[in-house]
Amino acid sequence: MTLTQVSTTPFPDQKPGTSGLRKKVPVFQQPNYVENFVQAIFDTVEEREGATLVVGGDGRFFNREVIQTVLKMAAASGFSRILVGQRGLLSTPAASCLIRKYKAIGGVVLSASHNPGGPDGDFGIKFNVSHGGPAPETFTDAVFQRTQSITHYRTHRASDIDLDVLGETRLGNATIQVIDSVADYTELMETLVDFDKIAALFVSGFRMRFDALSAVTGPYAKAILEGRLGAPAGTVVNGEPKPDFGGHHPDPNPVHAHDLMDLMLGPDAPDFGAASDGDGDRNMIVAPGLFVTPSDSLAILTAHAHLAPGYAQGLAGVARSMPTSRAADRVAAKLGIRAFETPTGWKFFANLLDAGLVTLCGEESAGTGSNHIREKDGLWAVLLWLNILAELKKPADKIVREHWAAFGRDYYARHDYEEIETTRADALMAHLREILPSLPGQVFGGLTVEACDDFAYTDPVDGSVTPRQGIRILFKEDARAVFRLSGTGTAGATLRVYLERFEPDPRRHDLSRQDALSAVAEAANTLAKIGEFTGRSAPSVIT
Ligand code: VG1
Ligand code: CO
Repeated sequence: MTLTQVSTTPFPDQKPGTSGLRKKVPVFQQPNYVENFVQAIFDTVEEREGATLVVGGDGRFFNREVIQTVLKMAAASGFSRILVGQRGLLSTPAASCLIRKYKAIGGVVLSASHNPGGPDGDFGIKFNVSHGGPAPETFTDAVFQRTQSITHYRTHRASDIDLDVLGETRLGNATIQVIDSVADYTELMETLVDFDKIAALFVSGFRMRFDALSAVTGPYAKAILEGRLGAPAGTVVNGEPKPDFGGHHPDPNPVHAHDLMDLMLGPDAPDFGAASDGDGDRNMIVAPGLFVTPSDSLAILTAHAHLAPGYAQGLAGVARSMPTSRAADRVAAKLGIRAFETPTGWKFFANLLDAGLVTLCGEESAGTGSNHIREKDGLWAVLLWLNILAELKKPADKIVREHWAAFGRDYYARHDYEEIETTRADALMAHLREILPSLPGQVFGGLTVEACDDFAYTDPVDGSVTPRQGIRILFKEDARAVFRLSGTGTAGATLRVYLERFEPDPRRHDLSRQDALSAVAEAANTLAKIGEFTGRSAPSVIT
């Protein structure tokens, strides 16, 4: 086995974002590009000598090639045991589970999450640290610094590892172990939800559809829902991971999971519908005739989680990202547990989970999770819903309506303006920051601004402050508009506008989202001059 050193070009790029480095596939295919970034990660992992590393990806185009590169480089960089998912597959939550279970120093996860794949699609590399969650900014900043000065990388010149067969291979001083991608994750799920109760639900004739959107969750959902819980074959659709996700956006929302939406809103809807994203950390929940917003789903899970064995002791608290609706806060207040509001991105939840301050957390972008790992977990959320449905023995849409009746309804929508010019997006945010002090008391779209700020987060555990996380505008009419720029796009800038309005009166819980939110939408458009700055008359996607 020879150890090879090869010169690399300096890394010609900007800092990796909140979810690692995401770029178009041809960018990653440039000579030494992957090697540079991976070596920079390994150089930043100080205690890698003799440590365990987890490696896997969501199966998108270029996954297998990069897995081979990572394995050979990891073996040459001092790791002694490298666990890789069979066929190179690991969902993000499964990787988090493995890192924690096998006390790995971290994991390399290859994914661009919900972004499309294929030769012209997106690719991504992220690193999760020893608690199983995304690397903190101090780590990713150090990786970026390293990419700027790196001149060599270490690798083994060896033939490719067979990823299809379970087993061990020696490479230099390291053991590479191809493991079952699903087994450890399934075992963890079994400790959290009542498999027998859910199996009995399926025996009773309950029917669901799980749309894996041709992404990584297919094998997990098939093994657990159909294999272990006895759901009929065919419950999981699009269950085979494809390099281009069948040409679709593996993004579980009403726009991209439209087949599932059509089924659930149509006359032949089964009892429950769910979908997951490219890397399996997001979930979409649809009741018969009713899309459940991720914000509502978090609130409903918070209200009923104690029905599942893993949460029978009750919850320590709940955390939501700032743009997520305040529905979960209302449940927390009623339960007498703590509620936290964090910046967007899962890494902010990790400190709260580690400190035992919260048990559940979630984001409006379809991420829900708990203290079982340090990532959001799509299939886990679906299983927790199933456990609750099995206990309450009520239709899913009834559970949602009863929740609104008890707590009020938070109407919610997100408007995305994708691929706008970065200078235009920056100008809009600068405009908002400039007018902020003058907004209170002003009226837009018939709504009066009560308070507004540029959200800054002080971590309750370590006291660190993260400023400029988005503009929050609160209206006297119990409505809210939030503006922020995406940190995960790969082309231009994406402006996200989050709209919500609270409605306590059950007689007004059947409005269309559009009607309920039209005044907030108008207020947001007017005060931020969205049309003027973006040059767009309508959002690209509404979810
Ligand atoms: C988006 C979502 C955010 C999520 C992030 C990563 O970020 O809004 O809630 O945490 O994606 O999710 P942004 O910066 O584009 O708004 V995933 O499923 O890509 O790991
Ligand atoms: Co994802």
